[in-house]
Amino acid sequence: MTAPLVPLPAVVQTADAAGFHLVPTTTVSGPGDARAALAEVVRRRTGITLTTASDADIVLDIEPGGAPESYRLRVDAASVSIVGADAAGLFYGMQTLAQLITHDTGDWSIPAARIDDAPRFGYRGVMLDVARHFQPVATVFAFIDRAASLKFNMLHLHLTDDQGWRLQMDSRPLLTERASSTSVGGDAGGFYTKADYRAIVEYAAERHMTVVPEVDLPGHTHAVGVAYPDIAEPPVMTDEIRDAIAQFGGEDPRAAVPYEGLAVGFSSLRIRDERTYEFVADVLGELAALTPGPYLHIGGDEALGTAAGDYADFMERATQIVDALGKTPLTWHEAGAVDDLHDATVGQYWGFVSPTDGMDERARRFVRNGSRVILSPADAVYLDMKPTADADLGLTWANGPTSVERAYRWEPTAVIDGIGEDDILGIEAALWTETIRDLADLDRMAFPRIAAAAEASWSPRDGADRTWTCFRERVGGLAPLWHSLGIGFDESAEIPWQ
Ligand code: TNX
Repeated sequence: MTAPLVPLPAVVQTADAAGFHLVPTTTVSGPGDARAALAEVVRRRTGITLTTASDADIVLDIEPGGAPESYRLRVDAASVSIVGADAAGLFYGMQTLAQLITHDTGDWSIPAARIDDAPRFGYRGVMLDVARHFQPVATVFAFIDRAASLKFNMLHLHLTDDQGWRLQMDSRPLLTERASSTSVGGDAGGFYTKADYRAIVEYAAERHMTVVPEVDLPGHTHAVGVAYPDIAEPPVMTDEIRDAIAQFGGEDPRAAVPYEGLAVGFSSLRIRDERTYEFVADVLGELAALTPGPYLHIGGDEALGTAAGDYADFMERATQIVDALGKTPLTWHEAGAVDDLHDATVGQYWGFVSPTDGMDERARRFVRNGSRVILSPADAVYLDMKPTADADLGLTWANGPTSVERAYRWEPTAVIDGIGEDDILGIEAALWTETIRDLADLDRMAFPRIAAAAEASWSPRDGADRTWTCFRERVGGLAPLWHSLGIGFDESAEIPWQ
């Protein structure tokens, strides 16, 4: 049987030779944090508590020199060894080991194997929208655990949107005092204190994930207007925006009143008011100071309520502000239409696997500027799309429903003409939360499609097992591990679950 490894490692050799038996006396050696992390996953999966010893059965080690985040894993009857090129590589080797543990023969064992592995892309992201439905810190931690186990290394937090502002700002306290109390549908709101945010950054870093915070500007800012009406335009109502509101239902947005609907595109900051730029500099400054990672995401999507020239002026200044703070600006691909966008800006493409509406041209712009793109094709990696036509959760606008097969069958270098391997910083799967209220909903929508995005991010494009047929087998074999980790996934009919 194919070992249930997802994402598929670069090189896997399994042998018919006897594997390693995990027993209550099995010992482990290596760096303390790695030992503790391995012990935890082994305990959850098998109930066995590994003990520490110097001459151990399972040896964890770091040997600098290989590619970043790479590792070697060796399993035979007598021993297991994982050698990472760095701490992240060792961590990923342990995730692979956890997937190899089986209970087939009546006891716990790990098949004999030699695995040499390294990621295809350096940016392997997941996005969580905590604005449409606020998600408490514990849910963010759980999402980090899930993503890190699939070798994702970036956590993009969509912290602000029309429906709420979710991070405390000392310079603008009314953002959370007045514009965080509700979520879509009138569900409970909430916000992160600075201490909460630091705790998320730290929890992520311990699992080798970097937080990429997003403050969505200059649209998706109705909540800013609830707190500070002076810098926000009243809701803009074009035909396009009316259509969006009609499609999703709900009431029209009203100035200075918290918005609980699903429509997009009706809000804008005041572009020709200097107070707007004081606001942007203040909140991005606080965010930069709280964020050790290199990126600040400033949105720029669906600014239907901002005139094109105003949008360009705003994005030019906002990307310069991010650069002056010592961070790399990241924006959605719409900003690729702006002439003088800061050259370092990374673009996030959310069009389809087969581009429409000139979205590919917007994305190419970032590459022409000498920068790169992150691919989030909405019809493949938007985890908030309904997985089946009759699903109770999810949206369908991105050619939905999105099957697991479609989430899997796409190749990053084939999406946008002129954007090849070296132009792609990485891949990001996005979980927007208009219909997703809590961790149970999140698990049902993210799994198993998040595994397909993990494989697109990590695994080399070629290889005998890099196929849908093999992927569905491998994912099916992960059910026992996922159950033991408490992941409440739905058993998609496309997968042969074990
Ligand atoms: C589009 S694609 C959005 C979000 C919505 C999402 C729902 C993009 C950058 N923005 O505002 O939440 O669709 O699927």
